[in-house]
Amino acid sequence: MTSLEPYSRIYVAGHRGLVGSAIVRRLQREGFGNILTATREQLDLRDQAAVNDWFRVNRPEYVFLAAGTVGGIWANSTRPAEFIYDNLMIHATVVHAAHLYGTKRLLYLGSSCIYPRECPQPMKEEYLLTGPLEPTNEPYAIAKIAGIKLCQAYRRQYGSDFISAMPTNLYGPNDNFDLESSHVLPALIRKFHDAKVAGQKSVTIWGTGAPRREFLHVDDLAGACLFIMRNWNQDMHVNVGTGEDLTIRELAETIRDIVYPEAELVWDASKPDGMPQKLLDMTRLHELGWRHKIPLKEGVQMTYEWFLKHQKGGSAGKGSRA
Ligand code: GFB
Repeated sequence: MTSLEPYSRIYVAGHRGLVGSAIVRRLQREGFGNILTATREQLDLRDQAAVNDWFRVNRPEYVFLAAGTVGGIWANSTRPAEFIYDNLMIHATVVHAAHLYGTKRLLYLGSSCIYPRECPQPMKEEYLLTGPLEPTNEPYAIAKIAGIKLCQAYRRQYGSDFISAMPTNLYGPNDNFDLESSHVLPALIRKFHDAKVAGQKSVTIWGTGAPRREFLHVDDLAGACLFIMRNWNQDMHVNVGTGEDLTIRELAETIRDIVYPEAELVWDASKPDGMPQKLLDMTRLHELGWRHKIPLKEGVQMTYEWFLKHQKGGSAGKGSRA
């Protein structure tokens, strides 16, 4: 539908993060030769004047908006101001500049935490704003919902071709493995690995193990982003997941079996569980013809191999702004 040409000017905002770096890899693999990026040092995406200048000079025709402050349940609970401020600002500046400087199409990436805490499962796109949000990530979720509403408002008022996709919990290369700020999957890879190296028998896992989560490998998400950029032109956002979930206990056992099969699991119920379940309804994207390819076990194995290769150089460490 939308013709991304081999030399289209394509801006990937957040290209150093988990999602942005996967989109860049995918674009390169498909032969796109004019991929635009800017580091955080070169361009502060919270600064409207700077973002306008950058768009005026670079005139991206297509934008993948994957930049933002992201993190797991603990980072969300303890740094709510950064999560709401950075994300609100980044979404607003980039969407506005894309409107001012003639971007043909912008794909905004949100998160499955936009849906209500007690949402019926699996969560359909139309369940947005039908109930209260999960308190551990409400500020982040509000910013992510604002991003959807920005795209819809610019579409309605100016006819801008701005679309939104809501990925489920993601993992893969370039993930954040820092125990304070990471999501559960990279955190557990690090915890089991460190315990194995230290010869420590038990590994402590947060919460009760009962919450259910859905995990998508970021290379599958990158494929979905190109598919959506080419095939989706609705006002409504679209879910991106696998349509399958498991408990945190089952996830921990899966990672243990790959990284350190002798380890014992210990549960720390003083840490929050967060949303009881977060499973996306995938009917819309499946009907259009997209499906994920990487099974969870294979994805965890690949991510552990990536972690082993990169941990010494430090790139598997801190840093939560993509
Ligand atoms: O991945 P996670 O931090 O985020 O946690 P959410 C998922 C579940 O894993 C929670 C448990 O029930 C955690 O208590 N968990 C167990 C752990 N051990 C660990 C651990 O060592 N580290 C972490 N991080 N969790 C985030 C939101 O929610 O997901 C964001 O805060 C965003 O807004 C993101 O939407 C995708 O899935 O609960």
